[in-house]
Amino acid sequence: MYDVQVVRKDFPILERQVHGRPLVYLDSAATSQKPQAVIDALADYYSRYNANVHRGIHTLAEEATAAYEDARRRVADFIGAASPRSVVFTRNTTEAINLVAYAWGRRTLRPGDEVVLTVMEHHSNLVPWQLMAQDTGAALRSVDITEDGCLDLEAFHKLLGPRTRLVALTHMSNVLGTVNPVVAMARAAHSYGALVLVDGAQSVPHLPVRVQELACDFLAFSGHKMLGPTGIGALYAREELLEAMEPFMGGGEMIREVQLERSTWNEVPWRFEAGTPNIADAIAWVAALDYLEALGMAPVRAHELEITAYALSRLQEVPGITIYGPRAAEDRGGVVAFNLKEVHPHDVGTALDQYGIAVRAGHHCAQPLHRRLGIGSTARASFYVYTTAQEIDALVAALHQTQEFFTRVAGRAGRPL
Ligand code: 7TS
Repeated sequence: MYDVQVVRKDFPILERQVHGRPLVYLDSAATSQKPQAVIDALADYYSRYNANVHRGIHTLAEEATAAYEDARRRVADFIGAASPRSVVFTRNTTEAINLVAYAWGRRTLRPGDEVVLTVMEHHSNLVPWQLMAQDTGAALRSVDITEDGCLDLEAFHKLLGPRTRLVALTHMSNVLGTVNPVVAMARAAHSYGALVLVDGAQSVPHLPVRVQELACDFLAFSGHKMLGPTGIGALYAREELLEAMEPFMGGGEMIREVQLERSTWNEVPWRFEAGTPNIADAIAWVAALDYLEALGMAPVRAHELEITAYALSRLQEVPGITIYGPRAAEDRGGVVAFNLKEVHPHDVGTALDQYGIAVRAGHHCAQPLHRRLGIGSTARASFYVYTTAQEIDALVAALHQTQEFFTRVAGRAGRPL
């Protein structure tokens, strides 16, 4: 039985007050909070065995190296990768996608080749491909959405062709919450010989994700959105793809032998980890994986579905609210973006903060999507393992008061805000 109150006790930050009220943290899509076990793992590393990895022969260096490489194994296991050699540590999802764009795209793409993206991508899965298209002459194609905020699959199939080299798409939208049918899309892309990159920033933390079942070639994700520390993420790639790729960055650790004028490369995945890596955060990420595995990813998903369904139904009670994305909770993850009539989302965010409620407001690094929806920005509530129905009630009550307040002010001023 999933007991959210027991889970909450593991997160010291949830005891905080903000503006004299208990913190209601509804911004986990931006970054999640951390359980005590992750905070302890960081302190333990720095207190007991801090040392550089792969190069020392002393005890501390051996312990740090073993823990760092164990973290790689654990990340591989978490996503069902066959081998830890398929996992490159990066700073975050953004760096993982850039790694593919530079180490694979720059070498592979030719003028006239096509990269298929979607209109709901985060900027980190758009801008690297724009840079790559400028450098290589490849063309970008974009899949539109339907009225209910799902990908237009008919349009997707029409975009695929013999020139398609890559389909790069998010598993779950950080604005609409839409969970995309990546398995079927990957199958279609592969039938044209294209590779598939899945942006798992919002899915790996919230859904059971197994790379073998997804049939993706690349999967990018971040530790900080899944209870782990900031500054650590991963790129999963099929090992033979990594073998065929040239380095992204040059420096220490990624080489086998260096001459003054040329070098040879280390084995994968170390070929892609130039310089001293983020040892502490990789090791502490394991404590987050342990935590999620102890809860079970299926129960985590079930809890979020319940919270999301409750939020979707309760938010509809707020007068003048527009909710974006699929109507059914099953089609989405724990993210609800919305707007109040005639109240700017930034004002919504500032007003909610006065009630101790943390949401994000803005374009959420998805400007093309907001443009497609005909709006500049949204307010967004996002949920995770520690979110309760009472917190949704607090959000709805505060939104009622915010709407009322702004309507009164607008009424007194005799004009819409
Ligand atoms: N892809 C998606 C779908 C995301 O939601 C994010 C971060 C990223 C990529 C980039 O992740 P990073 O760890 O490299 O920064 N999304 C958000 C968000 O929705 N609010 O703040 C960050």
